[in-house]
Amino acid sequence: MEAAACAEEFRRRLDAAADATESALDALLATAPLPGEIARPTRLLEAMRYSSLGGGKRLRPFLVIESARLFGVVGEAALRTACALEMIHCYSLVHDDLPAMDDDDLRRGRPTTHKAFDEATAILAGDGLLTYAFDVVADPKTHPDAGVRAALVLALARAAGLGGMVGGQALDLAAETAATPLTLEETLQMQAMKTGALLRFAVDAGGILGAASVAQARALTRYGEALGAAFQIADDILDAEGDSAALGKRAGKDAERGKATLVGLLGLDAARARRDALVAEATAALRETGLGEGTDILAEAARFVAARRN
Ligand code: GRG
Repeated sequence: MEAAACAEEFRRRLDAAADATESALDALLATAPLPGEIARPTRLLEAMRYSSLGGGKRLRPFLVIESARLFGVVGEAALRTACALEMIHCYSLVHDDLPAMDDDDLRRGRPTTHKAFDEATAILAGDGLLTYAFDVVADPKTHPDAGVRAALVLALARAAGLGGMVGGQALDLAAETAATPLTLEETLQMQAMKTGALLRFAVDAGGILGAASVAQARALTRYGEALGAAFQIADDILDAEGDSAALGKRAGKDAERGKATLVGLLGLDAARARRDALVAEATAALRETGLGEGTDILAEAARFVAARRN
């Protein structure tokens, strides 16, 4: 596809994925299984809705939907998986914003969940989103094949848990108070876990739903890993450039806190060069899927992630 047309089509599909995710999340939260009407945790439900509706780029849902589309999978299976992943992403933001972690007042241009509600409710809202995500994926409504559902649950648990996002967050927090800073290799591993794992899951999920061949699944994983690394470097660059108002944090905050950033380790120019090399790597990996022009939109997504300003 020609470059300008591809960029336009990408925006259209990102917007469509965001709209579809918003409506589906709204419906899922409105119909969350509860034992009855006698004791509804209404404040918790309200906080879960506040934390997950009405904001965000919905990049992860877009990646699930578009990677599933590569294999001709469209509809409920991809959308429900996309919503589950977004619930986990939203939970991580709610917990990351808590005073015990990043202590942020603003997220997606609004007060953070613990500011809008209270800390205990924010913790529970995160917990509620995390557990409901697995409920949604494991539900037969997501896919009729129990093997597919189990593969999704396992991949999502690995991406979100100890060896993924939660473990990466723990390593990042430990680095803030450690006697010696993380090495480049350690920083890359920590970032791959903390932010890369959920992005990688997004495209792995498309392969699972689409019954990708082993070679295609491997290529998608390579794409997801390169995209995740590019996403994180772009975040570090935004922080260093002082362009982070839209991220809801003060410029240079991460570096100042002793957080391991690639800009701190490599310098701005080398970080930018690395980001661009990762976009090329992501694009090359897509070619390896053998799915031809169908992957153009995902290549555009890698460029978007690297160039993002928020
Ligand atoms: C608290 C278990 C736990 C984990 C937190 C991912 C993470 C781990 C914290 C997020 C902190 C943060 C702001 C990291 C920078 C990268 C990032 C994940 C940014 C937010 O993702 P976007 O840009 O956000 O996709 P939107 O709002 O568009 O969904």
